[in-house]
Amino acid sequence: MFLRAAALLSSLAATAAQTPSPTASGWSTTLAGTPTSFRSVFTIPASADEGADLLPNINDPAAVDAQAVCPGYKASQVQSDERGVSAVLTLAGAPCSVYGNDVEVLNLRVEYQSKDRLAVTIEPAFLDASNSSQYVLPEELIPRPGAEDGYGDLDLKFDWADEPSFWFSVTRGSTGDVIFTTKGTHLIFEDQFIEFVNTLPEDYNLYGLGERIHGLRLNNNFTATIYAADVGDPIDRNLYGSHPFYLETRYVNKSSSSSDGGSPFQSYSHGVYLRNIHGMEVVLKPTNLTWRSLGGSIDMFFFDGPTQAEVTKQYQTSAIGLPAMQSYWAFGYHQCRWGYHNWTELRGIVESMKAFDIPLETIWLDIDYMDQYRDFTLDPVTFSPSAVADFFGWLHGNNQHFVPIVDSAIYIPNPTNASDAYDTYMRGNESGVFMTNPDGSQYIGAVWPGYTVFPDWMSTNGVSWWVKEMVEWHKEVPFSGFWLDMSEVSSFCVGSCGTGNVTMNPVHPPFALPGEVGNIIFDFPEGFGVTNATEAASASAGASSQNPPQPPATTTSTTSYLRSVPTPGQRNVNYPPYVLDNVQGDLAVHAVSPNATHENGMQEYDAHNIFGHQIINATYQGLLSVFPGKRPFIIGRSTFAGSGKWAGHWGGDNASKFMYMRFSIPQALSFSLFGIPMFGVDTCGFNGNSDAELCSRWMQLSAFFPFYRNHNTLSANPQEPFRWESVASASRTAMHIRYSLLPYMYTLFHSAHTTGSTVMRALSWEFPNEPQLAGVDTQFMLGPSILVTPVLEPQVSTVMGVFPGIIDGESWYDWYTGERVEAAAGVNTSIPAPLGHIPVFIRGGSVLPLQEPGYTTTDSRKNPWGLIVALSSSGDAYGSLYVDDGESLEPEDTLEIVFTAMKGQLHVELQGGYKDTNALGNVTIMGVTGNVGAVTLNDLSVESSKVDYSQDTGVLTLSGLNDLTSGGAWQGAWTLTWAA
Ligand code: MIG
Repeated sequence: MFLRAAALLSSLAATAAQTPSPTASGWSTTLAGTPTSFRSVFTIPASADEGADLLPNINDPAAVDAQAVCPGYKASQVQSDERGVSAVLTLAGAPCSVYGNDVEVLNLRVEYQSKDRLAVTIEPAFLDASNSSQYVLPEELIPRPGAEDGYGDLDLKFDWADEPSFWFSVTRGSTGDVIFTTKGTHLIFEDQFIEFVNTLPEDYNLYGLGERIHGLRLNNNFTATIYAADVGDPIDRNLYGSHPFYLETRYVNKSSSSSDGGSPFQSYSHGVYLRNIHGMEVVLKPTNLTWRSLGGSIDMFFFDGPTQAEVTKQYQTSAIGLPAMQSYWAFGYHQCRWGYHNWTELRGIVESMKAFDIPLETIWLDIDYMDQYRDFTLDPVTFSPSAVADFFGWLHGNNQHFVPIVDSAIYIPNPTNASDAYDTYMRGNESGVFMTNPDGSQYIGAVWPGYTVFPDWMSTNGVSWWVKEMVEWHKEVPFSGFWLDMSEVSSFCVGSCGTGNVTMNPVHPPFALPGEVGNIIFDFPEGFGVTNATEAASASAGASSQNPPQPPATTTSTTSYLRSVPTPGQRNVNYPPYVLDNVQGDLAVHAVSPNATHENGMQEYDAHNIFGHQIINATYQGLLSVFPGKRPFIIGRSTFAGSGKWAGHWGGDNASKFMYMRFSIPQALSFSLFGIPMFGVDTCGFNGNSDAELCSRWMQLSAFFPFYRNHNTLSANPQEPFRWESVASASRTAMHIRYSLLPYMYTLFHSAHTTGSTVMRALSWEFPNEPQLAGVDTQFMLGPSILVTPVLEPQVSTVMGVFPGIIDGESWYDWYTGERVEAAAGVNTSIPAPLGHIPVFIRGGSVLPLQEPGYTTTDSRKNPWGLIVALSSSGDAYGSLYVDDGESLEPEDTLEIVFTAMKGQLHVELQGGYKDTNALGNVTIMGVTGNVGAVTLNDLSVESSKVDYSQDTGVLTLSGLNDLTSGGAWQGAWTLTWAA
């Protein structure tokens, strides 16, 4: 994947220039894009990032099956009462030492925690703080839901028995359905290996267990590895985030009782959260799932649903926290790329967006802005601090925002070069905030700036140091939020490769950057060759094998693999005996090594999956200090269960391919389950070049994702939406819809933030009685009312999609015409979708609050309101609107508006003291049948010139209502009447 030729070239260059040149005129690797070196630098050899040859256990024909050799446990001292069960579990035979050292005695604790939650905890009985092999996750790191009142109503039942060894099951009392059982299997609990097996029904519908690029419904023969990895979006492998949670949905046929003609099915969903931060693997097989963790304990929470919506709410409210409320501006359009070279270019982008009348809310900068890739700096030449006041005065004057990338690793300056001093490092070092090697020396890895150190978020001063750096830097660079990258945490070499080498700093990474010699981007989207034959031909002539990374080749020889065996009384954290199917192989490849050590003695092995979560937390606190009382805006790459309460997540490093655009939907829906609704991917694609067709489709699709940002890799062809006329126009169309719907989206977020409801939704969640929707992830819902059916492949002008719920009487309206869709229940329908058009439908029974789009969200918020009333087949519709100042963490005043339409009338009720003085502009009512009478708003009649009704289409449009509501649409309750 990395190009050795470039590494070789650059180390040759380093050798040639015996004395590094102090000037900027030294050797530069750059063909296009950011200069990557400032003088002749040493390039870390590619071999520095090569790990040991490991064979993942799941691919190892010689792997020992723990179930076959381990004895399991026997329960004793069992006590049970109405609140739960406790017992001592004792190893039922000789230790098997299969992938670690068996823990002889365990404590079992089962709690009926609340009316919807059951907890099963199994942990070592004799916890000894000095024995890291007996690790129980502290609640300060990851909160643990506790018992509450109401547990007497819990519909989940715990059972256990000792045959052949201890097993347990969880049953849904009302249906008798066993939702989880380890019956017939052994529990294995060793210091570096925990295993339990859950039997599942055939063709189970299981979702979650992220992060990964995969369809929404997980394959039933597939291994879900959870180990935070910096890697460019390989399919089906572990990725940046860690979310050990799944939702399972089971459909039952209730046909005998269904004489109403509706769906004969009904579904029950439950959720399972394993509160464990270790590297782990969930091995999915056709009728079971095996959970394997490299450490920690079993701390499981079962959420009884029984709908998906309830599972998600239960998971968020009790276990991981409700998602952060976002500022209004966060829902505007974001433009980014790696390779904006200077303030002038950046300003040009902002101006071009405006010139092409494509809304832009926030402009972003990637690592290009930094001085030699060091956090909290500006390049003195290209992003000169002297231009800051001017640039930001102008940008903020347009009501636009700026978000910079911030990396996780901190440059360690060259001690032999006084001019290389780096204050952020110095202050951190003085405060002892960086991770160490086991011997107490500093752990030194490598990232963009060269050799780097890594903040220890658990250290006494780690968070306060970071907060202070943020506060100080904001005085120089007035950012509006932070974009956190490389937080898996990534390091470009195995182990403390910088130890003894810091005098060479700065050094070049052990691979060529995009655009550097040997790493030119020739890749284009699928279908490019058809529409762009000439470019495609020349590109393929020059193409070399590039991204995305390939899975490691499976080798037949087994002799060369490193295999480690358990050592009594000791763990091998760098090479645990159980080999995860980690995308990078060796756990230390492209990551900080597991033996890096924290101030509190904890090893990275035990905390790897939460580095990204912790930097998000530190950054959240930093933003609260920078903007007291305001909602922090953070987009993180590596998240853990619960990161949503502080940040959004972007699906980093996809490729400019239709395939990746398609995967963005299941990825977003999975993040809905993970409690991170603020989600979006690199629109138009990151790796590789985009093209007009893909970018047009993608700009339209992402317009319906909460986080809407176009982002591109270094040296790939530019892909801002104004680069192609067709993309500009498609973007304007989709953005017009998005910005019209901002009040709806904001209201959805408010309800996510207060109740744990989701924003992007799978069809199967909104229509739980239709088993055929269980795997649908090519269409999605935005909230309860908007159905999006995007085109996900090249060279087509129609798209197949279903209209869910019709069997149960649902009706759908076309967003563009307002006409009712004629579709049959359960039928995959061909929908016209020429380039530039994204099919969007409104669910009957909905009232959608709208606001006339402005160029920015600030402008939009000053515009007249609008409403769409899409009537159900029985002529009613409901909706709500939440309004506040758009930025306060705890707004003083809010406004909550409830819309109820029935029998030819729309009633509006209000609550709250927030003052909004915008008038009501238009109301569109869809699904009107028969005649329309005199239209009145309260006692005022709406002149007929403002009323437009067509009995054919059933669309009644009332426009220019502004005069009737000039004091503001939401000054008091009102009723609109159109009934004949
Ligand atoms: O490994 O900062 O996912 O969005 O442009 C590359 C450069 C480092 C990875 C991020 C990507 C960003 C890039 N970064």
